[in-house]
Amino acid sequence: MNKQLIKTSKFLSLVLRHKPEAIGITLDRQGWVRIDVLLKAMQENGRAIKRSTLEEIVETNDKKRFAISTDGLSIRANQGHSLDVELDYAPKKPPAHLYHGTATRFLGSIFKEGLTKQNRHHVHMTENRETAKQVGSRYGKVVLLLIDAQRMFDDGHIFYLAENNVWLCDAVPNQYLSEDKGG
Ligand code: HQG
Repeated sequence: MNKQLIKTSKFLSLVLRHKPEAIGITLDRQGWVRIDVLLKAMQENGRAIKRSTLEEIVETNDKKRFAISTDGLSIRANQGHSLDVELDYAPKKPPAHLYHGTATRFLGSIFKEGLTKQNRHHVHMTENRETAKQVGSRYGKVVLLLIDAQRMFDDGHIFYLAENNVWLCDAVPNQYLSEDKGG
């Protein structure tokens, strides 16, 4: 993705996850906004893009951050909101283990109170160690946490799979966490 597209993609993350009011739009309960409304609002705020550019961003985004509705009329962020939206994911049985990448400086707090959702709606986890490493390294010296998803699931915790293959849950209590030292 070229620099201008990345910039536009970041701006879309801002308005579709956190601050739709920045360009005077509102999202519905499930986080959707009409694409014609979005494009008009972007134009009025000096950020005009074509529909084809929007589609290119949705298709090529490295983490599949956005989805266009099946009727082609609306767009939303797949996850990562701080706004109150209902993403209506169906619960799903997770794989035996999941990973969460974080920074070493958070470990004391995490092993004390477990993983909590901070400003987002869920705790985010992945099956992919490399992805977890990248996510964690945004915050400092990275450390990988191994989540005993099988035991959590057996104990009644609910997991969801977002469209972009990020696993979500409400919280990960500390008894299901261990440091992954597998390199
Ligand atoms: C940490 C990216 C102290 C947690 C990625 C993380 C992901 C605690 C940070 C998505 C804690 C929250 C989410 C506790 C959790 N004490 N620190 N008890 N519990 N933390 O950004 O998982 O680029 O909200 O370890 O791909 O890093 O946005 O969550 O370091 O899927 O599309 O608090 O963001 O996607 O940070 O990342 P975040 P995350 P996007």
